[in-house]
Amino acid sequence: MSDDKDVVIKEYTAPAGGWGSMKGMSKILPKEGISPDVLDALRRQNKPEGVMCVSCAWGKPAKPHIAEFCENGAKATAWELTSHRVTPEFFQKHSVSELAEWPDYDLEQAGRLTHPMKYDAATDKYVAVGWQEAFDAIGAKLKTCDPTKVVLYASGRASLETSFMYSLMARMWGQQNLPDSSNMCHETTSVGMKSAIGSPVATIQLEDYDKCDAIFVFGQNVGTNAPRMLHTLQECRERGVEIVTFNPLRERGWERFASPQSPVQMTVGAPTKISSQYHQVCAGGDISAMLGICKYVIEADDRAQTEGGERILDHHFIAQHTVRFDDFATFCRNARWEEIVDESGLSRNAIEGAARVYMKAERVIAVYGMGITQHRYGIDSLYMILNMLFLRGNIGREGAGPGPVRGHSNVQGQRTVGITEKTELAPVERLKELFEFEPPTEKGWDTVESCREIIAGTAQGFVQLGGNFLRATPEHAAMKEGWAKLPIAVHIATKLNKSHLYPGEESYILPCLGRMEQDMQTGGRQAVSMEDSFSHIYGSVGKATPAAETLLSEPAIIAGIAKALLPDNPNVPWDEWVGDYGLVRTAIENVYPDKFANFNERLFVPGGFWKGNPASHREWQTDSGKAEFNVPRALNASGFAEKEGRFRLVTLRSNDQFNTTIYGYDDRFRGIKGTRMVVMMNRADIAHLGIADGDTVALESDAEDGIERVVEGLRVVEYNIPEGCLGGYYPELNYLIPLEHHALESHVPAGKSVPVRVRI
Ligand SMILES: Nc1nc2c(c(=O)[nH]1)N[C@H]1C(S)=C(S)[C@@H](COP(=O)(O)OP(=O)(O)OC[C@H]3O[C@@H](n4cnc5c(=O)[nH]c(N)nc54)[C@H](O)[C@@H]3O)O[C@H]1N2
Ligand SMILES: Nc1nc2c(c(=O)[nH]1)N[C@H]1C(S)=C(S)[C@@H](COP(=O)(O)OP(=O)(O)OC[C@H]3O[C@@H](n4cnc5c(=O)[nH]c(N)nc54)[C@H](O)[C@@H]3O)O[C@H]1N2
Ligand SMILES: [Mo]
Repeated sequence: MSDDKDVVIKEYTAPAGGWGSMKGMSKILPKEGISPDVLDALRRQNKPEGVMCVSCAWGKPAKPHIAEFCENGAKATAWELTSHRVTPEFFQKHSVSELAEWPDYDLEQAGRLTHPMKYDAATDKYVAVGWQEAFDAIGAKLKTCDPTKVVLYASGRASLETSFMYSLMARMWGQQNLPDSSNMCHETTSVGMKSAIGSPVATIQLEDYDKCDAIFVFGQNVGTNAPRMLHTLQECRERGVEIVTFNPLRERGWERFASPQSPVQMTVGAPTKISSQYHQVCAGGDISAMLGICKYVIEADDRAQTEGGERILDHHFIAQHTVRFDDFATFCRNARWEEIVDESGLSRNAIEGAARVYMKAERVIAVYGMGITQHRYGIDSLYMILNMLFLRGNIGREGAGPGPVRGHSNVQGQRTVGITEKTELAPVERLKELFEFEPPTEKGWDTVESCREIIAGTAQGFVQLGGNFLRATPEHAAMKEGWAKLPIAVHIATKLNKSHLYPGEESYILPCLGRMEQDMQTGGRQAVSMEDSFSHIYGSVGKATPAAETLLSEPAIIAGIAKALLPDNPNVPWDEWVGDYGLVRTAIENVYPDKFANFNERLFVPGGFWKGNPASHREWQTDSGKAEFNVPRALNASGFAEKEGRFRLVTLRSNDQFNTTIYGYDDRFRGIKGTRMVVMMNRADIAHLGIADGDTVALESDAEDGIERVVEGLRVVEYNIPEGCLGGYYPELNYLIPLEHHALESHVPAGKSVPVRVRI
């Protein structure tokens, strides 16, 4: 399918969920050649002893709905269980240079990879290779590299068992260049929450939603990226919970929802209105929006103190549990409303309306996503969320706390079992003791650092456990050049993607089983496990027939590489582990006894077992031993000044994609169909530029770093987005993001506020 066929841009008025989601599913399923396996996988999805969806990281309730899946989960399942195959014959027909020109959609639509393949430079084709031959060659080549110059990337889908084996292999090899997709995603959460509250993850659990009375939402697109959460939100609304949303775009999921599980709502009933207030903050404007809320709340409390009214702040919590409150309160009192209004893009009235909801509520949950984390001052936005919660003690008690919605289905879990470039997060002493080797202590590379080395030509190799690193990262033009110079690239993957198609000296594609598929090993059918956004851990059993008999499981592939690369270590019996993943879980339990006690026994506990979280009972593992207020360093998170002609570009996911996987060209909720090459623009900006809706323009980088970055052929779509902000799709626009434009401490590429100009 080509990109701009049948382009239709027309406002979509229906709710999230509803008949639209049914239609969305009915379009995708036949395209993949639906088999009974897909229906069986959906029936068992997200249920105890079932199979855990590969799409999002939302919690899996102990008492699931009859159908505990959503439109996008169904698409992800059908995508994995497609009947299309990419065989060695496919690669014989298409050269690598030819495939590199295919759109992302066509590459993945071609189907599941079936055989291990090796790049043959003479013919510019991938050719089939035996598994053992591939492992031996990869091991031999990697041994010639400096381990500290090879990247071992992980995308957040791989299971706890796989991720543990992968990180162990890296450390046994003497390196920890272990970036994962989290480095482009919620790393801001991991770094910021760790520093401010001592826990790097949500302090709430799914049940807390049953107890809250207000939810504040920043920069997350629920209808597309975590649709099962809509059921929880609907129940909250029915209980009268206030939902206050901050987002530059009016995302349909936060507006209204009709539950496909409810026959009444699907036919005669009105959809549920989700947000009680909706504030179209400008990109990066959350810091100031929350500053306004905090100012209002603190000054109301000041008045109550002088006038003798009921106090509004939780002074007991602040005194007993926090540090630096006075600095923060002074900063808020001194803040000027003109600046707050200017930097947030919201009126004072609107912010005060949000503040009144906050003041009235007894239990507040703050939800957020990429609209917070992917900014230059993303950590400051996150700190503001925490500051706001601290004011009324909205953390560490029932129904209250921060609830970041994670991305990939096991991205949080990968960090739990050792996928990290940071020594202080690795269980160095336990590894040394249990497996008798010297783990590295030199910090490894994160995603931005890996990209720097790839662009500079100093990286010596890249192994990718899932994902599509080349397409997901910023600075796409320079990355493509650097990528093609890698001495060795190894891709463990289910489908073909662009990362596979700019081969360096040696390149291998190692096709693996998907999570939905039956994984038979010598010890019988295997289960794997993952951790959701609430730190609950679940087992998952695939039952579908594997896409090909030639596939290996991810643990088997890692063991194959590890055995070819590393000297024998009797404490790490790779083959036994592959035969029975229960032994890997025992090893995980031994390394992390506090989080994974009785791991195998608890694998199928309904609702998952909870790994615990100190901040959830007000134990603060921070430098100060307290929860820490932080004064923001900037009033807008974008990190660059306003300037004539400069826009803030927000890169977005459509409703028809999973990250770099494009399911189709229909972004239903936004009414954009048939193309992804668009730029969403405010009517006033269109007029100011002297162009018209439907015109074609280019975007160019306005980073003033001397590097030219351009994307041409973008159709202007008049859109309800704040003036000065533009919207467009990731990954197509990743050409425009400078590598050094990232969140300061966490190094998450700042894809939600990219400085660009419109070229007419
Ligand atoms: N179907 C599907 N599900 C997915 C994914 C997918 O691609 N498809 N991806 C998975 C992954 S890895 C992740 S990380 C999550 C991503 O899920 P989200 O966190 O929802 O990420 P985005 O789609 O990038 O959308 C971010 C939202 O933030 C808003 N936004 C942008 N800038 C700002 C800002 O400055 N302030 C505020 N308040 N809002 C802003 C945007 O308008 C958008 O609604 O979803 C996961 N689930
Ligand atoms: N501009 C911009 N850039 C962004 C973002 C953004 O919002 N804006 N979002 C960022 C975020 S939040 C993330 S998480 C990253 C995503 O970055 P990645 O996680 O690297 O990318 P994905 O698109 O999720 O990876 C898709 C590929 O994973 C492989 N795959 C799928 N299932 C399996 C499996 O079971 N096993 C294995 N081994 N492979 C599998 C398939 O081959 C598929 O092609 O992108 C980041 N990049
Ligand atoms: Mo993500």
